[in-house]
Amino acid sequence: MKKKSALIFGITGQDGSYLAKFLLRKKYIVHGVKRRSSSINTSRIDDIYEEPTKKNRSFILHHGDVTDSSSILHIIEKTKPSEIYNLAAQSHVAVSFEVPEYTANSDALGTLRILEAIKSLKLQKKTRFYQAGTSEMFGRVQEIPQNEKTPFYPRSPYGVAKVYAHWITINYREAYGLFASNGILFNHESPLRGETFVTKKIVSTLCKIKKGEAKSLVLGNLYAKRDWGHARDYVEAMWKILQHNKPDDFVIATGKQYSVKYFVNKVCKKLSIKIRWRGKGINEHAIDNNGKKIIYCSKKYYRPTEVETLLGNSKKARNLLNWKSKTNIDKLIDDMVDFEMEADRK
Ligand code: NAP
Ligand code: G4F
Repeated sequence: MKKKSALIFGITGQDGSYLAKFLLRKKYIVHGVKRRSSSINTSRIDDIYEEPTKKNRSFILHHGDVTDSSSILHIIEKTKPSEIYNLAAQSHVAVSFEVPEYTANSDALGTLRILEAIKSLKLQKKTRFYQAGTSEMFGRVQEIPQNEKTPFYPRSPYGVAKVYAHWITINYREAYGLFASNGILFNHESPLRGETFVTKKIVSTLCKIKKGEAKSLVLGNLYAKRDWGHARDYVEAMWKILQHNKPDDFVIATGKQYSVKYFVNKVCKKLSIKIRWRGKGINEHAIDNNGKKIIYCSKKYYRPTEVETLLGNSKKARNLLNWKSKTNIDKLIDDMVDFEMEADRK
């Protein structure tokens, strides 16, 4: 039987690497699109890299960019994959306030460019499309918990761009019959999470403090609440969404939420760092056993508009896809902290 093939935009990111490994285990031929960069940025996929000279490769990288229609068109034409996963994005919410136009170009129009390529290459019948949607679209939440029918109220250029991507995916499904589905994924983390997202920043800095390599951790809003899952579980949901008998939209979440402060406390406990909280608002801080201030807040890490609370209801995914999150917050933190401490030993 002919092997299935997948094309992943955003292969070098957290989810791209987990998804590529998941699909390789399922015996797919995996194509990935990476941007050219002046320094090597493939550390998350180095373990599955195959030399271009090798025959019958299962993992093949292509240079491209979702802001560049011609590269998208050529790669899709050349690979004609059974499944396309669009994970490529300027994915940092705070950064999207600094580069709003670029964020719209890559996150909103990037999605349109891929859909348009599938349509113009007449691959509607062959190629299924997954769009990496986000709980950030719910923004200032209109109901708790959020499900597929909850109205969007995005609070950042990133969230707004992703709302466009969500609706253009639905429009191409309805107008041209594409098998195009949206995952609306709540925050998901892992040892491979980007260094500047809050969970990874907390884990890596506290591990450094534990080892005497850093003095303090500086954060923004300690009271934002997130529904945090594990990326490993969430890439399985992406795949299940494309195996469903019809294209549709699904919320993917754990159904549990915790604050940033709770996450800090949990990581400190795991590392046996004893802290006591003092002060209020921007002056809130934590001191260690010696009275030294090791955690404090700075306005620098606050956003012009914040998403205060996110909590997902993924009942639809549970019922139709038989998907549920397998990793609770304790296991997630164990995985992230163990990796950080181990990486250093190696
Ligand atoms: P990530 O680690 O930031 O990875 C983003 C990927 O997109 C990287 O491979 C990046 O390449 C690539 N990329 C960025 N701009 C691009 C462009 N113009 N052309 C081609 N590739 C580009 O993000 P992630 O956490 O894996 O998330 C994957 C997707 O899911 C994103 O679309 C994100 O917005 C969405 N999402 C994430 C979460 C979450 O909690 N992780 C939740 C909901 C939705 P470089 O390595 O070259 O930068
Ligand atoms: O880790 P964060 O930067 O993730 P955020 O903004 O929720 O976005 C992530 O999840 C989305 C899904 O909902 C994705 F679509 C998106 O691509 C990305 O993966 O921040 C989480 C919370 C925020 O409320 C932020 O204000 O933590 C708060 N926070 C407090 N101090 C901080 C910090 N965030 C960061 N990055 N750095 C801080 O020092």
